[in-house]
Formats: sequence, structure tokens, C-alpha cells
Amino acid sequence: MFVVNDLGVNEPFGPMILSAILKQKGHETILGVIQQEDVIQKMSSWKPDMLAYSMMSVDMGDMKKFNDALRQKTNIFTLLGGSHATLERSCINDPGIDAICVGEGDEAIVEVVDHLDKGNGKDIETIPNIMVSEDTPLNLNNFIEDLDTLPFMDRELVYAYPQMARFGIKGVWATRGCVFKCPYCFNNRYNRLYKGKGKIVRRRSVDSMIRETKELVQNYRVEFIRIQDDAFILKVDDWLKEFAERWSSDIGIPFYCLLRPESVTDELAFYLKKAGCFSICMSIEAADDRIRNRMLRRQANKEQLENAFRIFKQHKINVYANTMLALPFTSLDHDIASIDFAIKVKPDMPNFSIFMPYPGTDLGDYCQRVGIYDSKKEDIHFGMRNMSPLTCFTKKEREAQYNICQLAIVAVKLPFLRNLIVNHLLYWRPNKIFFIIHYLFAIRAYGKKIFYFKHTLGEYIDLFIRTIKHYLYDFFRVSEGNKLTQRSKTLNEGYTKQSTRWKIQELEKCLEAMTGSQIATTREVVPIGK
Ligand code: B12
Ligand code: SF4
Repeated sequence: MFVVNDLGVNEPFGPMILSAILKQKGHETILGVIQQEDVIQKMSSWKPDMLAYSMMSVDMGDMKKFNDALRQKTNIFTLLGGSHATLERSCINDPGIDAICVGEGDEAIVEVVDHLDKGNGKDIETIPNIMVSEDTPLNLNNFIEDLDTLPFMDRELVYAYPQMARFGIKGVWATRGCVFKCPYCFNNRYNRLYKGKGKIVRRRSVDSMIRETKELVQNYRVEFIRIQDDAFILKVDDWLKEFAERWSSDIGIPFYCLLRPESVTDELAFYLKKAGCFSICMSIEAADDRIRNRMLRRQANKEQLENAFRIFKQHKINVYANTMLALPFTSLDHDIASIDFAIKVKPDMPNFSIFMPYPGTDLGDYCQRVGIYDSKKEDIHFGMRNMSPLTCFTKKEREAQYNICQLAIVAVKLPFLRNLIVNHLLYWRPNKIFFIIHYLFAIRAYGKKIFYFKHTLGEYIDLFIRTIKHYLYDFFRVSEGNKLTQRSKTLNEGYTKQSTRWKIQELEKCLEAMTGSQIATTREVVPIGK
């Protein structure tokens, strides 16, 4: 039984692909969703032999609560995979977890299930990518090179949930891997972990992607497609040209995908439009050149960013753009400069999120190393719409950053309100009215500009209920996540007494550390505990 924390509007591709592989080998699978059903009850009627958790770091708090309760009742074998287990491998120390899968699980999961079937669970640590304790030497399989050998995802696993089946937006994928080195992202360390184990970016054939999408369209309701790859297209090549031809003729459904701004050319936008691209996601991350290009190792300069936005406007492709706030040792002026840049380039959906120092990333580890982040897990198990867990900001700064998250979208959409927001509202106490204003602006921008399709009235109501539920869930976690732990509070008091000059020096050091290669890499290739 696969277990995920929640199902939002995006399907969990990891379990869907692993489930398809297991079914191909004759095994049976089912899904359990911690936030949506009584998984323990479902287990007692379905009687699985193994629980296969697929979790991101944000899910780990909820997952642990569930698993601890489960452990009071049963001794079922538990295997944890996904991005958290891959980068934060010390999670194997949790006595409730029997094994973790590091990296790609496509081959490993079959071997684990076979071992369990044969009753020799003891040898499981000999399976590549699997660790049963901190001392297990990490032996990784090579990256799967030919993605066409993978089966199509098991959609039924997720669409057995009626709200997922009837939702008009469905996801597909074309590539695995991303070559960029963004220090706040999983991929940078992931690639180092897999160094020498194959090509980082692998792409399935257009034919395979089209056949899977056709099957999807024949069997389920599909009005709009989300291509979930980290960076879908990097340049104009034969693959893109073939994709543009075949998607428009064989599928003909509008889609959304993610790109890097420096890859954008007029020709690339032309082929995307030709294929039927309706919207794209392309991040700004920070307006300040040094922060964007040195701390965040992004490669586009301001002109390239402006140019990319202009090109998409010309081709009538809508843009969803992320910007990160509260980066280590930055000031509110940096964040306000990011609002102003977004006002200039006018993304159709401007999203502002608080930087979270995810474990096992270069920037996350740096924050720990210099003592501005308390790794006590309560802090990180929240999304990017909480106050910053970094202790280098004053309470006033943390509140203002949080308000930017809520109100920057209003400043971008209605620039005449920019001064009111930047000079006054940002400094108000965070409140529920700002939260609701954000919800209304975001839902409209997503619905009209990014994931647009014609909804029936029933669907509008359904979507409203689902998104409001999601937001309320966030809303209550936000209040909880906004509290600093006791240790962080003490650290915070110390840091906030420091001078501006000290902060500027620390910012310089951080820029230097992220630009250079001398970054703590304890979790890289060496197995933990060695
Ligand atoms: C699509 C996506 C989403 C989607 C859907 C996520 C989902 N339900 O799967 C949405 C938009 C909801 C999302 C949200 C967020 N995401 Co996201 N997301 C991704 C993305 C781009 C692709 C995931 C994917 O489908 N990959 C393809 C599949 C095939 O790969 P996979 O899931 O990794 O599975 C493979 C292995 O991991 C393994 N595996 C996975 N599960 C299991 C289980 C078992 C038992 C085994 C054996 C193996 C195994 O085998 C699989 C096949 O090889 C990844 C980036 C990435 N490259 O993975 C980020 C990523 C997972 N997201 C990330 C983050 C941070 C977030 C957010 C917290 C951001 C935010 N806004 O706050 C939110 C969390 C929302 C929440 N729950 O509160 C981080 C996670 C970092 C971490 N340490 O956990 C990633 C890695 C990107 C990054 N910036 O580094 N995300
Ligand atoms: S481009 Fe995106 S997916 Fe790739 S490393 Fe950077 S943040 Fe991660």
C-alpha cells in the first residue's frame, strides 16, 4: 500500500509510476491518503504486506504522527521513499521506519517486494538504493537511462478518488532530472549524489509521451494538462519540433509547463505556442542581481528576464512567476525591490513565497552551519507560506515578509496600490483579512490565467471547496508554523541585536559561500554514519 500525506490538485507521480511497475510484475497496490481517510481502517480491510510512504520534507511531521500511531497496532514493514528520504537520510533512525529508498525507486521497490514475498526481509540492505540503518553503505543504481522502458503511470491508483478523477486538470511528464545548481533545491545535491551514475537529464520519446497522454484522455476527463517536469524545454531541437506537431494534432489540449528564463527565445515560444501551450512557470526568485545570481546561482540577468516575459506576452502565453522572500541575511528592501521588478514584468500569476531551508540542500545546510536556523523539525514541516524560520530577522521583518507573501500579488495586479502596501500595510500585524485578499486574487489568477478551462457551475463549487479546504489547512498550520521554537527564540534575540553592518557582512559571506564550492557536503556521496 502506497501512502501519501495528501492529494491536492497534483497527482503524486512517484507512487503512480512505482505502482505501475509493481502491477506489471503481478503485485497488487492501493493508495492511502493520511489527510483524507482512515488509512489504518483501509489497511485492516485490504491487508497490505508493506507500507510504501512517499514523502517530501513538509510531509514528515504528519507522516510520523500517523506512523507512530500505526506502530502501536501493527508491525507491518514500512519503506519510505521520495525527496526527504533521499536527502535527509538520517530519517532511517526513526524506529518506526524499516527501510528507506534513496533516489530512484523504480528497480528498488520491486526487489524489496520480492524479498518480502520470499520471506527474507533480512537481506534487504543488499538491494541498491535501499538503506535499513545509518550504517548501510549506500549503493546506488545508475539513473534509468531509457525512460521509454518505464510503463505508463498507474492512474487508477489516484483516480480511484472521485475528486481526482473528475478534476479537469491532469498531469503528464517528459523528462527526469535538472542540470541546474540552485542551492535551495533538491536537484543540486541529488545530481552530486548520482555523480558518475548516468546522464542527469533524460527525456522520453515524443511518441511515448503522446501515447500515454492519449490513453489518459480516452479514459478520464482531461480539459487541461500540466507537464510536471522541473525544466521541460531547454532549447529548440528536433524533440520540441516533433512535440509541437504531434501534441497539436494528436492531443490538442492546452497545457502548462516549467521553464528557465535564460532558455527562452522567440523561436522556443513559437514552438510552444504551436503545440498549444497556454501558460508557463518561470521564476524570478529575486530582483537583486547579486542575490539572484550569486546566492541562488541563477543564470539570467535582468535583461534576459525582462526579455523572456516580453516574448511570452507577444506569443500570448501566460506566465506564473515565483519570487523568494526572506533569503538569508537579506533586508526588506531586497524583498520590496522584488515586488517592484514583478510590477515591471507583470507576471499573470505572481507568487511570492518565503525561503525555507530544506534539509540536505546547500543553502539549507548553510543556514544551519552559521546558526540562523534551528533544525528542530517543527520549523520546517510547513510550506512556504509561513513566516521565515530563520533567526536573522527581527519579528517586525518576519511579519512584513509574511505580509508581502499575501499582498504582493495585489501590488502587481493593481500597481496604484503599491505605495499603500509597501509603505503602510506591510507593517501591520499579519491578519486574516490579508490572507483572504490573497486567496481571492490568487484563485482568480490561477483560474483565469494559468490553469484555465471551462468549468461547469458544479465544478466551480467543487474547486472552491477544495481550494478553500487547502487554504484553511495551510491557514491553521501557518499560525502553528509561525511560532519559533524556544531555541530559535533565544538565537533570534541575539541576532536581532546585531548591527546592520554585521548583517551586510554576513550577507557577503553567504554570497561568497554559495558562489564558491566550499560548501558543507556531509550528506553527499559518503553514507551517513561513515
Ligand atoms: C510536482 C511537484 C510538486 C507537486 C506535487 C507533488 C506530489 N504530490 O508529488 C506540488 C505542486 C503539489 C508540490 C508541492 C510542493 N513541493 Co514539490 N515538487 C514537485 C516536483 C517538481 C516533481 C515531483 C515528481 O513528480 N517527480 C517525478 C517522480 C517520478 O519522482 P519522485 O516523486 O521523486 O519519485 C521517485 C523517487 O523519489 C522514488 N520514490 C518516491 N516515492 C517513493 C516511495 C517509495 C516507497 C519508494 C521505494 C521510492 C519512492 O521513486 C520514484 C521513481 O523513481 C519535485 C521536483 C523533483 N525533481 O522531484 C518537487 C519537490 C518534490 N517539491 C518540493 C517542495 C519543497 C514542495 C513544497 C513544499 C513547496 C511549497 N510550495 O511549499 C510543496 C509542498 C506542498 C505541501 N504538501 O504542503 C521539493 C521537496 C524538497 C524536500 N526535501 O522534500 C522538491 C524536491 C523540489 C525542490 N525544490 O527541491 N510539488
Ligand atoms: S532550475 Fe528549478 S528544478 Fe532545476 S535546480 Fe533550479 S530550482 Fe531546482
